Amino acid sequence: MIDLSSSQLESFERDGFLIVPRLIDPAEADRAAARYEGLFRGEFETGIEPDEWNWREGRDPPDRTRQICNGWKADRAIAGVGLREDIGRACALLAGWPGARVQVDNVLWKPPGAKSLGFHQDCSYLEWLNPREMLSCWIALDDTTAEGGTMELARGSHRWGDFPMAEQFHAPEDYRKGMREAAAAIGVEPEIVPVVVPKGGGSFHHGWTWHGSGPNRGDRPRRALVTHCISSAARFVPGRIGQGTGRWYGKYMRHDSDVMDDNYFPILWTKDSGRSAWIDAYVRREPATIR
Ligand SMILES: O=C(O)CCC(=O)C(=O)O
Repeated sequence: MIDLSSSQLESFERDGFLIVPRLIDPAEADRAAARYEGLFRGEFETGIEPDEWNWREGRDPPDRTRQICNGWKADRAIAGVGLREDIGRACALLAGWPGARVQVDNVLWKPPGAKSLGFHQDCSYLEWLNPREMLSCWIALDDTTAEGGTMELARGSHRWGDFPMAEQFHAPEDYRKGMREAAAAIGVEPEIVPVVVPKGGGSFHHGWTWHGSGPNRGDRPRRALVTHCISSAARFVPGRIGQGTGRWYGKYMRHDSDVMDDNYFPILWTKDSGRSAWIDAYVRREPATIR
């Protein structure tokens, strides 16, 4: 159970991230990792295709970092980790929200030799959300090393201001370029911290913290599962729905309301016990209750 201390909350406030050596049981990390190969081959346990499926065998170069977004919809072993109540609680506490809902999860697989992911700020993709805030929990499913292409975070960069979306997210030549330019623009020297943890460990990062990852120069895969939370009270911004990742997730907005439906953006935790009632039955593979 993830339970953060007040000194961890303070350190997050200062740095814009928090590294935690153990977030989940390593055996749980193994169970989620065991789903990756099948998922990227298109074997979806629930029969539902995830919202984004950015790497396919035979179609995409083998040296790319593989990414699926909203794997929880396709596979309940992924949902069992990514939709944990304690992840939502920790994200809400760190962000100062009344509760947390999932905007999207990321199933990330960087095999040996795979290229980088460009540094970016998550909130730069979220013009379509109000409040435009995000807090993410990144869980390593393999032991990570600096040379193995683990995620890197720029200390204190949540206070640098808001910059545009990354020029190139997948496999840029110079993966730290955008972050270095942002640091230069405001006159600071970036301090980069790699998330080096055993499997089951990971980090939380603020939505404006610059982060990315280098190539995997190691000999083992680097897999991670990320839950990107937003406030349980977040709403769509109708006039901006096609901006950033609203291009994919704006389709879940009703034409006559800005309310976010927890069927697509599950509520993990709220102060008033407002966790989406269906999540736990879904993860246990129980038949849905039809009202
Ligand atoms: O794992 C990575 O390389 C980057 C992940 C990322 O961009 C994120 O968690 O927001």
